[in-house]
Amino acid sequence: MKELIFNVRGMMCGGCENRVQNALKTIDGVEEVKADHITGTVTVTLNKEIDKSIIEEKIEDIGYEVA
Ligand SMILES: [Cu+2]
Repeated sequence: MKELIFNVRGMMCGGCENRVQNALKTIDGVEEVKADHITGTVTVTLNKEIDKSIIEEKIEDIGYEVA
């Protein structure tokens, strides 16, 4: 399984982590998501090959910024 790590700005608390995680889990091909507002990272595990821009767009759709 492939793992991608994104630097994401704007996550301020556990609620933000949950928002990001829940949104990204709706994407076909995303197996697992771990968002961390302290480090400002989102780690995504894929179960198939998808373009990382799909993930970046979803993060921005819900109001966060991909660095
Ligand atoms: Cu928050």
